[in-house]
Amino acid sequence: MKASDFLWQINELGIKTIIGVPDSTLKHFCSEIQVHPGEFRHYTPANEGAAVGIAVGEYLASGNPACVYMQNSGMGNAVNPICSIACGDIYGVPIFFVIGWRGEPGKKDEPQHLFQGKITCALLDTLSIPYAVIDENTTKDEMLSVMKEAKRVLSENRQFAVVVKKGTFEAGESFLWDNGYHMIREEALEKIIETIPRDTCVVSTTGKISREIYEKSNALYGDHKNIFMTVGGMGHASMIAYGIAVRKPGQNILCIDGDGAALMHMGALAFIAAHAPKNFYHVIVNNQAHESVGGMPTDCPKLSFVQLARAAGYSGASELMDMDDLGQIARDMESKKPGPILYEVKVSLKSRSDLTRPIETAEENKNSYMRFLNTI
Ligand SMILES: Cc1ncc(C[n+]2csc(CCOP(=O)(O)OP(=O)(O)O)c2C)c(N)n1
Repeated sequence: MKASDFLWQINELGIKTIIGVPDSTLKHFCSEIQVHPGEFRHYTPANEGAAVGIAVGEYLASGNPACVYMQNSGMGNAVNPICSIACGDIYGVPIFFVIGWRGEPGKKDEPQHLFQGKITCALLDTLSIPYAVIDENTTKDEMLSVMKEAKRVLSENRQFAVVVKKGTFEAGESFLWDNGYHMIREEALEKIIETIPRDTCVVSTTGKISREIYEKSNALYGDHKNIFMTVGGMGHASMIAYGIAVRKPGQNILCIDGDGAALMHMGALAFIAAHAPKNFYHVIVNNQAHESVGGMPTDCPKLSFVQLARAAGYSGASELMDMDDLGQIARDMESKKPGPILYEVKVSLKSRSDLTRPIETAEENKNSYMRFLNTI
């Protein structure tokens, strides 16, 4: 299916505003919106719940429904504003959801997607949101009747969802942009992993950052026992790291976050600053994009995580733009410079398409990390 045809059908529902957090299943859909700016108002807020919030505002101000897109992992973030604001038992706000279906039962996918994939349709049933599942074989006629049903449901001030299987949308015009930074993320991560003390407890974020760290650590040391990969639960790595930091006060804790992830639950920064664990070091790898799922911008180009951290009350914060700057992280850890300290590491949008994925199960990785924590 052409993403442009689907967008035209969304337009026919009277929708002029599209809001969402990018997803790899919806990559061509997201690109299509980006390469044709002006046809829709398009926003990429910090998380899927915020996207529902904008959709509610759009409806209040215009009487029109909005479209909210997300990966099914983001449904959890959206559940609260759906149940407590939009649903028919409260304000009754029509919203057209487009949900990328990772972890579809019977299809091979990464561990973090399996349970969410299994419950995706059941969750929509529980939320009383009628839905249609579409894939690459969905015909134009089938699509027309899906959209006719969507129109009917939206006209009753209810929500409707289209659940999109992998491979549904054909590749169209690619959305290409550049953030102007030159440091390559995997090289920066390799340098950080190579230079920090070997007994550092690392907690890394969702997406390719964890995959790159996994690969680099295995290549350097033959293991990744000191690294907890937050493969799902985007935006929660820093709180996991905090939980460890307070239980291991004599140990250096390094959280390696992404800008999209840090934005998703940004209250964590204020919390960390307020509780000020001295052993907490926080890298935010900022490429101004959701690179792991297609490179869509995080849409906060002026945001400085350094200024944010200082204002929140981190004890230190610095911007690292070059490979030579990165040694500062290890030096601060070795000298036990009191944290929390934030490092905004600015990198380009480059990544390798042949990046490997963990071969161990998530449980095996959890167990080896816990064994490591027990020995230090
Ligand atoms: C709640 C939730 N929403 C969306 C996703 C899909 N997703 C996985 S990685 C990623 C991008 C992460 O961006 P960032 O933290 O900036 O790291 P980058 O990929 O740019 O290195 C997204 C949106 C997800 N896993 N969970």
